[in-house]
Amino acid sequence: MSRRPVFRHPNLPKNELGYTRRDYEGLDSTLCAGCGHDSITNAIIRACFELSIPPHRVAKMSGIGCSSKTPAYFLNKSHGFNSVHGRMPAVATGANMANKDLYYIGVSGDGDTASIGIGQFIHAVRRNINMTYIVMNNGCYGLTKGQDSATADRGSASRKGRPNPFEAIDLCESAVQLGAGFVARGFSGDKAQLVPLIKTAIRHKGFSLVDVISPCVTFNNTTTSTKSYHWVRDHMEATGAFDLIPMRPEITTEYQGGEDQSVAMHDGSLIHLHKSDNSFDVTNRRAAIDALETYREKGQILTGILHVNEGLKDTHEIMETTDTPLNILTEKQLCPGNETLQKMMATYR
Ligand SMILES: Cc1ncc(C[n+]2csc(CCOP(=O)(O)OP(=O)(O)O)c2C)c(N)n1
Ligand code: SF4
Ligand SMILES: [Mg+2]
Repeated sequence: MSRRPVFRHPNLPKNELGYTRRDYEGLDSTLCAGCGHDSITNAIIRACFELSIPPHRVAKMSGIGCSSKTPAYFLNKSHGFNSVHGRMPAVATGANMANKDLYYIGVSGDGDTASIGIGQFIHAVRRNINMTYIVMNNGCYGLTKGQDSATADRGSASRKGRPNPFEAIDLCESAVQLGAGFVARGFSGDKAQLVPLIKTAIRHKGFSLVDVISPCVTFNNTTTSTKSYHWVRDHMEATGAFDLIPMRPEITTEYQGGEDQSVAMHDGSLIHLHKSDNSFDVTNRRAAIDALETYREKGQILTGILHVNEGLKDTHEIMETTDTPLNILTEKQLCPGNETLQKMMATYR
């Protein structure tokens, strides 16, 4: 039960559908006060409200972990499936195959994705499942008391742990290498950057990854941890600000004035990236990997849009499925009839 008052101020801002932000909220959070995941929840709520997404057209998918609990705290009028630890990508793939007409928002943790679920994650990326995949990345298994995860940086130490001796998996770099069409990194403490990142990811057709560094205040927010609020604030570098300009009729990719970069999205929206010292050509996979490696070597965290490719086919286009979502095809459409079946069988004899 939500403890929030049911009274709504009559003048709350409404979006194009006439909904207020409250229509995109969920239950009260039960996470630790100050947990980065709650900030990401709020950013998802704001992104969906501002994009005027009909809540009943969203499917929230998650695995297991503090992060995977968060779909209970946003969009309580949407569909949802809280699956098994590390298995969200397979469940999201199945759901997306059955009904391609929903917005799929996957929420996962760094343990859920980079440890137990790494195989599942990899295949969702390479199949280009049309979904927004948000990793709430705190470098530890928060729910099971803070053990190091596979995204914990080498040498980083949590509240009780010794310095982690293993190399970290960079999910953004892996996703770029595997061919994801939209890859971004955010920080739960920087909502001004995070909300537009999530909005752009939702607008992207095909797999989009938003890896959000999200400190675990209970187990991994020490001065020795590279996923702590202090460390991230001191070591974060952004690729440059950007604007998402919805629905422009012409589809072109252009550089403006040799400085800024514009990337047209499949629906005619435009991502306008402002040039900064950290900018590079985000449409170039190699440039993205090179930038991530350069910043990693410097001990810094590169945030913002890291890679965009709007020219990719999603899984349904690759597999040439019908325009009508499979879940609403009728038996008549699905069964070709005895005569056609007999002819088909004859070709195997
Ligand atoms: C198959 C399986 N193995 C292990 C667990 C125990 N377990 C639950 S959550 C979790 C790790 C969660 O870490 P992460 O995905 O990073 O989420 P966080 O809590 O940090 O947000 C583990 C190991 C489980 N529930 N199921
Ligand atoms: S244990 Fe860590 S990740 Fe889990 S709710 Fe608390 S602060 Fe957040
Ligand atoms: Mg975690």
